[in-house]
Amino acid sequence: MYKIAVIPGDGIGKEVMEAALHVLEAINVEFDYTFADAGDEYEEISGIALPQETIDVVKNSEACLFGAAGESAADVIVKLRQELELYVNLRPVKSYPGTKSIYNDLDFVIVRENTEGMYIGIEEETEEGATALRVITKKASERICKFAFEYAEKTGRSKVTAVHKANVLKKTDGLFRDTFYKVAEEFSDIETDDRYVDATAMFFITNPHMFDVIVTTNLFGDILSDEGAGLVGGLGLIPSANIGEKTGIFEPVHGSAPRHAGKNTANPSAMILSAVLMLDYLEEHDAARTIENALIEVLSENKVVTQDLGGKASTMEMAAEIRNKIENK
Ligand code: GGG
Repeated sequence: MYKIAVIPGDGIGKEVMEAALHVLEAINVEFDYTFADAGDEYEEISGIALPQETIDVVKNSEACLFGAAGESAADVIVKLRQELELYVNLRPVKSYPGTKSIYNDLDFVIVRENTEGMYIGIEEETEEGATALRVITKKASERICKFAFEYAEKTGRSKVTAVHKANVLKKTDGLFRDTFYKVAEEFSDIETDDRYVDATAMFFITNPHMFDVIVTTNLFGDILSDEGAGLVGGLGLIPSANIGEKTGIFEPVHGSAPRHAGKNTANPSAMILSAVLMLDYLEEHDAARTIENALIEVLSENKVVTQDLGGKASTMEMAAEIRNKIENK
């Protein structure tokens, strides 16, 4: 029985979480869920976006499923990543059948540094306007690059690309790029290269097959993963894993999408695939493949799918169809 924290959060986060939990009920793995509060809606009633109880619940769990946070994202999910030292943000960009994707054969992974960079949270107003601090440390750069290479080795991937802007951000991204090549020396079996982030944004459109594993800093990773989502059918399809030494938080890359909230029309795939990443993290690989394959079947049939996928199904109808596939195997 795994101890799992569940933070549905805001907007469509609550709807896709209900869908993912419905699907998880169909597999042969037992979970002991503790639900916890965080986000804009909780802040409105309590005055605080991320209560200490929620941090403690996540700390005391083997993993956490997270739906979405709205305007309070910096105070909730970014803070949780920093508090719990979840230094890896793994964001797979993978084409699935039956989706309106620009490319139907993509499979690369963005490894985003998750604890510093532009998201360190040090901003201040000045007489002229405002400033934000960008922090890149040797320690955080080393551990994220090491993770990227180890991940490549473990998953049979052959190339790691560092993405940065070292021609302009000479000190910070210069350090990140140099650290990457230093770490690369320990992984001579893996091909390496590096690209500027602006060129990478273009290559995502013109030649995304050149990428296998990308390792990059916090803000660049956040932006590129939304662009990656655009290549494979949208934000409704991209999951993520925030991983540290002690626990992991699994969340869709999308936000709370307030314009779509309350309608039960959000695509649950990204949240369900985040649960799949959680199962892989817990070494429950058979259960992970069972859910992923059932999702692939439902996407391929393209019948009981949400509007963004060309169908008319609600969030829960699509989740129920995925669960049916698992139960009828
Ligand atoms: N663009 C999708 C979105 O709104 N994601 C939520 C978000 O921005 N989370 C903060 C983060 O991932 O750093």
